Amino acid sequence: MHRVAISSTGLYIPPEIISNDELVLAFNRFAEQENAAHAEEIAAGSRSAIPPSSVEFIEKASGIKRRYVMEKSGVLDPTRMYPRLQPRPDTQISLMAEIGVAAARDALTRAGRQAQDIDGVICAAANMQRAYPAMAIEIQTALGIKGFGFDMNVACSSATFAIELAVNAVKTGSARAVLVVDPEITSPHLAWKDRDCHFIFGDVCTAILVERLEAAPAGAFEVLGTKLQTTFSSNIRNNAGFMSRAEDRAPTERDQLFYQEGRKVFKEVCPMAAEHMVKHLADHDLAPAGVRRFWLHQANLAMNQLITRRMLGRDATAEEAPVILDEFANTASAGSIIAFHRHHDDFKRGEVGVICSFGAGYSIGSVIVRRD
Ligand code: CO8
Repeated sequence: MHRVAISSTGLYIPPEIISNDELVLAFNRFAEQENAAHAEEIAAGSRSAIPPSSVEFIEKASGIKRRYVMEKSGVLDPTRMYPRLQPRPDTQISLMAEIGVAAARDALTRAGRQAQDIDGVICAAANMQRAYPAMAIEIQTALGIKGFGFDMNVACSSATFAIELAVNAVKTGSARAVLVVDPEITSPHLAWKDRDCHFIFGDVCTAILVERLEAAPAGAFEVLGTKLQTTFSSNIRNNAGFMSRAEDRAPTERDQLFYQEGRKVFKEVCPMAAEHMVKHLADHDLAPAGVRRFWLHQANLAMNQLITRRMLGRDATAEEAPVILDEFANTASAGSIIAFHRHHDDFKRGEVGVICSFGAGYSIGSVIVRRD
């Protein structure tokens, strides 16, 4: 068995930013237009008026201040309220693969690696833009990597679950190195017309290079262990799928997009995530107090504060549990990886950290790492 390390990570940031002010302005225009168009039904009590959104609510309830998106004009057009993405011919690289290649190249460059050093690519994300061929194979081929590629989806835990698969492949010797790529293009499947969730998500792509510790560059993070957990819940859900056409469903119908019971998720997932990490650390004779940093899933600031408080018995500092969701919003499985990417340079040799995701499924995945 080989010892395994995360050698580097990569980040692709989309070209456009939507601030909370812009988002709320567009939503409130949309709500005014809809309410004016249905004024009679609203007055007769047969229809509810759409209430306005507010920047204050968004920042207080979530901690999110802005988000990156691939295309913002469609989202901010009150007559449309979703991005305008151009269809591409089959001869052109797909959008998910394009941003996957960009993040993967960033990770490869940071580790000083070439395509010939890698044996596999896992494309792990909360939504795939097509059923097949796999985006992972497209990314693999665009990078010139021999070996294998496959797609997988565990919603917000896609990246950590993929890291476990990559770690196992490298540990057992079935691959020398595996790239995990997380192109999270959340904007096409977010219900921008629903004020309960229109502020939650942003687009991004991360990549993680997993390889043998002995081959990894100085300062790599040895993976001490990974731990995965799932339990079924419909509290975060999206029913769009290959049967939608046969069910005569329109892609804009509410349940064909992201929907959730946010409050229930908050209450149920926080204790699960805290307990999961405490148990995982105990499996390695470690305790939360001995962890230098928790790179947590970035869904909600209060959620992360509660989870770390449960584990540490006190409030965590921003240094112990860094926040990136103010800038990126919730980027599904990429959030904890962005936190790691942005906040690991100051680690000293031997210091331990935990990457942890939690979300739809429910799913929780943790990765304990130690700086080599
Ligand atoms: N502006 C003003 N008021 C609002 C708004 C708004 N935008 N939205 C809601 N309100 C109102 C509500 O209507 C409610 O009013 P009332 O009290 O009169 O009924 C009041 O504000 C309070 O609403 P909530 O109870 O919903 O507010 P919360 O404090 O619970 O905050 C959150 C809502 C921020 C959604 C919070 O519950 C939360 O973050 N929960 C955790 C959710 C979570 O972590 N989900 C994980 C999702 S990510 C994932 O798993 C991956 C999915 C795959 C990616 C999909 C990509 C699209």
